Amino acid sequence: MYKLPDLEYDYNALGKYISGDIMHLHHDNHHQTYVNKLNEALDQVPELKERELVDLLANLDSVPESVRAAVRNQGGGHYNHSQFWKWLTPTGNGEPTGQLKEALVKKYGSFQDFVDEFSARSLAVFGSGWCWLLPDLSIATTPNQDVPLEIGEPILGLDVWEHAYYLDYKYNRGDYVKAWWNVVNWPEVERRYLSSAS
Ligand code: MN3
Repeated sequence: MYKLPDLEYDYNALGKYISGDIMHLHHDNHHQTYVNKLNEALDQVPELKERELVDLLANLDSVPESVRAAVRNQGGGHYNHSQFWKWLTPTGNGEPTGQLKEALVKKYGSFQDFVDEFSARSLAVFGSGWCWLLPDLSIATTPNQDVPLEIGEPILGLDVWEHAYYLDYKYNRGDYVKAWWNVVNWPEVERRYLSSAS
């Protein structure tokens, strides 16, 4: 039985960049719905409850067809949002440090070049989806709640569904993406980067 994880900060803590209204709606309603519907699907095939969610998502072919779409969409929604809250922090300092920063600069030329590339890819997602930073520091995008797990779990992800920004930014996804950089939890991204390399 999956449960909605608590936020590790106050709903209003990111307010300057992402409002408390959005955080309540996104966490308490959207994410809770993914959790509820995932649990309903798994009740139909209880043996799937013994496997890790990330294993199901990485091996959707092994999930019975009767619940495959639900696991993909609702399970993906639960997995993605559970990470997304941890990738946000009210105490973001705007830039990574240490080995992650060095590696990003090596791959993209500068941290700003990485930011520009990731932002452009986020803006180019048509409709609902996500933009990801993968363990090899490549950038990927997916539609809906799909998760790119081919080379390991993403180390950073940005939700570009309209529900993530419309209350604050209307149709201006670019303003949302620009604001989001201010609340990225770089220590958490670096922790994931280092543990994916080991
Ligand atoms: Mn969302």
